[in-house]
Amino acid sequence: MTETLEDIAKAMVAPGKGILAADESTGTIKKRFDTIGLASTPDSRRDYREMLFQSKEAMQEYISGVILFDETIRQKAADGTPLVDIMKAAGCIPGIKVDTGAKKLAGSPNELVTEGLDGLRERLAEYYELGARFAKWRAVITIADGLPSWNCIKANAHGLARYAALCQEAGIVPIVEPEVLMDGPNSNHDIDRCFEVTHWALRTVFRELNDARINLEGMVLKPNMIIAGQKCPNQASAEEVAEKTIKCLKETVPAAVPGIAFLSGGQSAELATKHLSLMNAIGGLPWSLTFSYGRALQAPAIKAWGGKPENVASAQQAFTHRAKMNSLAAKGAWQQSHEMAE
Ligand code: 5MM
Repeated sequence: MTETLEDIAKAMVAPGKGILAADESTGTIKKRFDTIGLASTPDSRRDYREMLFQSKEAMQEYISGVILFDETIRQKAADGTPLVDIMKAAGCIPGIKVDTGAKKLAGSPNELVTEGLDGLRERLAEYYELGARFAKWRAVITIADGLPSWNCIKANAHGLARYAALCQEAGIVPIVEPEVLMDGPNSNHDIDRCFEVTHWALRTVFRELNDARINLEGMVLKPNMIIAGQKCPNQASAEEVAEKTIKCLKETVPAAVPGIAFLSGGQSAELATKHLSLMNAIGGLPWSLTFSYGRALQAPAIKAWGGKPENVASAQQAFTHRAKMNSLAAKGAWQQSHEMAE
């Protein structure tokens, strides 16, 4: 029987589970590998991702789905098993990044608009055949003096809605990711400016989703948390981040959306966990709140791995630890002491 969009979306945000964002494009994964002095080749990228997907405890207990890059969804493990089959055997849903990147927005210097709509219907049909049951499209919104512009907010929200409609037509759940950057080029804005811009972006995104007749029960939202820019001298407390994020989401995200899976955006791995746990501890929320972290799930694992086969077990342990900490956070049950006990 074909799963419905609603069933897939619910499974993506099941209690205590979250999403692994492993969809770094070739340029981004190269930057990650540069930090450990490893050349980025199809084989090294495969070895790294295979190591993550073969982490049984993490994949079976804490991860609901994985966002893949086009290359990875087609790759086979060293023993010839398709990577998609490895994650499916662990009970994880394969997902796929379908945008083709954030490009310069014409007429609006220093702003970006995400591309990838051309040929998307055909690409989605192929990804469905390859096993993908959800997709991701990331829009990037930059805060600076006088920015973002309405043009940037509107163009990105419209793109997200057109992408989401094509996904649902193909039987694929769209992850809708409007990211207000915390680590942009001039990221000295305070938490209240982040609130204001995120609120504006989310209001606009849901208006566009409504116009595009999106089934809200068959999507997942992937937003940033409400947090000061990385270069802001006045960083808010974790409690303030949690409270303001919940306030912003309650004012903008309809209750019909089954789940919200945050991006980490440049936060340290532990702080991303703490923020998520504090939000869930507030309770009484209409949607499930979980993680869809890239860096905050992978950074300790990349470091432990260092590109060396003899470090695979310790890298898997580092990945499993972060996945477990975030699973606790998705239930509002993470405590600082859990970091040491593990
Ligand atoms: C894993 O990084 C994803 C892909 O980035 P590029 O297209 O720039 O290579 C990224 O979209 C990611 O899914 C989200 O931004 C969340 O990742 P973080 O690291 O912010 O949690």
